[in-house]
Amino acid sequence: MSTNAAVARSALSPKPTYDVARVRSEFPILARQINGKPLVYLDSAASSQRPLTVLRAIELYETTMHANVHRGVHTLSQTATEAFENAREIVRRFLNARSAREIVFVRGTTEAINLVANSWGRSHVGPGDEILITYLEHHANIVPWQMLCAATGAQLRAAPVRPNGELDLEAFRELLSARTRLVAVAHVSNALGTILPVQEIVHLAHARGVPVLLDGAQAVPHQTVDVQAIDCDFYAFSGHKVYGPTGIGALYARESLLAAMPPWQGGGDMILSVGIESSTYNELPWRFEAGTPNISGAVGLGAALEYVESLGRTAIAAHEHTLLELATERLSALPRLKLIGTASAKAAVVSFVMDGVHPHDIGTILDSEGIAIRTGHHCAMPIMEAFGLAATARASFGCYNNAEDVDRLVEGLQKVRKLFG
Ligand code: 7TS
Repeated sequence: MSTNAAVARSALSPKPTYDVARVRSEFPILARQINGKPLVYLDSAASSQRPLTVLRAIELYETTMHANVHRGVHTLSQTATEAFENAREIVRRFLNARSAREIVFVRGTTEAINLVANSWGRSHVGPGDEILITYLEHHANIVPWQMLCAATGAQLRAAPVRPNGELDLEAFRELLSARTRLVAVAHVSNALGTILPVQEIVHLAHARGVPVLLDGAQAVPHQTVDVQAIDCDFYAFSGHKVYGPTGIGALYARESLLAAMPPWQGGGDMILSVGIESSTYNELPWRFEAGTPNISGAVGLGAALEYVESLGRTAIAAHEHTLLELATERLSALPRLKLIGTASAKAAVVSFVMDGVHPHDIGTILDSEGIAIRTGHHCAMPIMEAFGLAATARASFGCYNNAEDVDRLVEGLQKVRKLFG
């Protein structure tokens, strides 16, 4: 076909739609039967499944490239180092960071936040200072700050959340004070699905000279994240929630802050030279990566981010939004079911409770139907308590879910209702 004919044809044909059937075929685990029923996987917020391309990238690395990084002159060590550093460059591009020096590989979001609390926190926070979080944080963005406060005499403050799950921005603004040293908030809530107004939060904090850490664990898999556009100072995420392996994640840190931060773990790779009395530390970002890193994990993460880029983050977000709207409508129509978290800006999470049924029973009955959801406090106990709940049931969507998954969820919940009356 001539170029002109191709252009004419593409102008005439309808907009390409998201091919969820093809996406599903790329995730081998989705072909499994669970309890004799085809798997409906609705727990991607806890851990997403991995496409073949990620599994193959790891296999290729392990079978043809593996050696330790940054230390050998031999070919394999150089190949492994290249693969590892190439993955860092992919993360940089994915977050639109200015430089790969701003990307530190960690085990995941939890370790990224602990790194900031231990390194930046201990050198910038003292008695009487305050760290400002919100009530909807995952424990990973609460406990490290409590530990920092206990060690330094600082205080942890938390901005409340409105009954629909949105942040009370007025209260947040009032809690931001001359004592605030850091704002640390989720980009997207794992328990409620709320997308926080991070740009506005950064704007308010920066107006007072306060840096902002964003917990991006639930944002990175579902929407475009541009750390320069958001202008945040730290951004943390986990590989296993974005179709990559467990045990790997990344911390973005603005170079001017990272350059002034002390190392938090000592050991090999983070030094330039070591004497018995003292050592000199390595350059960014290796100064923050003591010991042999998770090399194949980084390679897998790089492949996962490239996979997401290949589907298109806008296309994934649009597809998941359609599922979210469908699930919200269908679940709202079920008798004695209440959605928890109805913010106007939401990512692909539907949390709910059913009158007279414990969430764990919902989860167990759905599992017998082959449907995987998460039940419990979702490691976000303060927000559960604020809603007067011990637990919810949570269905979360990924790039591979489809309308049939929502149908199966609704059928499963109808069965739950029948069993419990
Ligand atoms: N922050 C948020 C917002 C999260 O959702 C999670 C994990 C974490 C931090 C911690 O990530 P990790 O990879 O370091 O463990 N959230 C969940 C969840 O919702 N269900 O299981 C894990």
